[in-house]
Amino acid sequence: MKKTKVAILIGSSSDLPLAKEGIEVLQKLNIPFDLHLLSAHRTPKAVLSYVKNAPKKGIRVFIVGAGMAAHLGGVVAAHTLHPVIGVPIDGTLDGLDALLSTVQMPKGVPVATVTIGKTGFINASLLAAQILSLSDDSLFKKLKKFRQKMTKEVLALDRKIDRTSL
Ligand code: RP5
Repeated sequence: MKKTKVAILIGSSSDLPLAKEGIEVLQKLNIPFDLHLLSAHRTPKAVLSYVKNAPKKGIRVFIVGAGMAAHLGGVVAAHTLHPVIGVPIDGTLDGLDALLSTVQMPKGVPVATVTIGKTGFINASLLAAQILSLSDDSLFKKLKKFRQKMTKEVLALDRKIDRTSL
């Protein structure tokens, strides 16, 4: 059985439908993950305990989604040297509050912040896969195929545009 490599942490159960978008990507790439609902504000001790024990499970990369005063990414990053990818969630203010809370880390403790919401979870999973692929050739090949497929799909859509009706 493959060891878990990616942790997906979300600040609330209300974040789960969005997180599922990223989970699908990890599943397609056959990357084992560990999903947990942990909050920087509501379960601070449980966050610390999870991050401290994560290396024992094999976790290499953290994907952390949170909305509003989105501190979870920063708190996780404060307790690990593994890469932390923050996904801002659109709860209020169109997600701008979470985007700024996640991306504006003070120097010394980075959180690699991706797009707000569902796209963010998809890109976070791809970025986590790219990080893991640095030491996994078969994963690198899968990612290459994924990119090539995407390129083909876009070019096919371009060919389908009916330019006579413009
Ligand atoms: C954050 O606050 C969560 O990540 C969520 O996006 C937001 C709202 O949480 P709920 O009030 O829906 O539990 O901590």
